Amino acid sequence: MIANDVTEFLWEDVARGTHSVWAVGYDAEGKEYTTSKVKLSLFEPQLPFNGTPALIPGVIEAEEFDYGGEGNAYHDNDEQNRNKGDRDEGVDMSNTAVGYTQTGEWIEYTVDVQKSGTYEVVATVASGSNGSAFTLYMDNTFIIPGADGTPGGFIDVPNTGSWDDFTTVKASLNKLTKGVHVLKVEITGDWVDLDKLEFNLLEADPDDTNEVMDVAADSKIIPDGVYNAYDANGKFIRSVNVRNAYSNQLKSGYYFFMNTSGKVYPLYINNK
Ligand SMILES: [Ca+2]
Ligand SMILES: [Ca+2]
Ligand SMILES: [Ca+2]
Repeated sequence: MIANDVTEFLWEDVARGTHSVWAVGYDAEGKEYTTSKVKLSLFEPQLPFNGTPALIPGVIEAEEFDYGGEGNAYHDNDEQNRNKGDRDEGVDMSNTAVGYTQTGEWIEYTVDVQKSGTYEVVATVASGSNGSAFTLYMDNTFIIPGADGTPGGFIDVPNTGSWDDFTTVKASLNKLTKGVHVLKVEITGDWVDLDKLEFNLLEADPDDTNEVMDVAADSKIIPDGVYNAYDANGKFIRSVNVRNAYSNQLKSGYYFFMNTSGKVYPLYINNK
């Protein structure tokens, strides 16, 4: 028989990511009992590399991807940085470019789109092989138009003859909306080397308005102002305008709100 004692176990230096946890116990006769597995996810909040979101139009350096770690700010096939850059991340990067990329790997950048409208992207890339390609998402929606108007196009990266021979490739994008968003670069063909992405505004929308939202928040807890809202796992949700007012545009739950100076407020929102 298993005793009812409460046993505490301190688990230190836990790596970021998702872990399966289960317990094994023995009774007086040495018979083994095993609990079912529970999945625990440990993430740090996803935050822009430079403290504030990268501006669009503007240049985004590939190596300046968000903080937040594997499964949150990026996905890389292995934990080591194969290109010996200074950042201790799984992304394979030098100090000037991301490389050693494989299909299905992705990297995210918190960005601030200054004007709603149509944009083009000019990517500085290299590849030593054929078939290298990538695609872009904004808040997990494709922004490169596909063939025949279907969503989900991609940008081909030509074989430049060497991993260090960079060239530029260009694509027009679906309409971008003013405000803070998360840009995702996903590799759709192995071995893209990516130095930077330049976003140029082609045509601004005539009726460009800044969409903000009110949230239920006590001004004693969080000062009025504009924040980026993150969920309890640190995943960016949207830009919010906090006033001492109530609305129900965010579901009840735990959030992190980050103001424009990078100060983070943990917040419980209760929308009844
Ligand atoms: Ca890696
Ligand atoms: Ca990789
Ligand atoms: Ca770069």
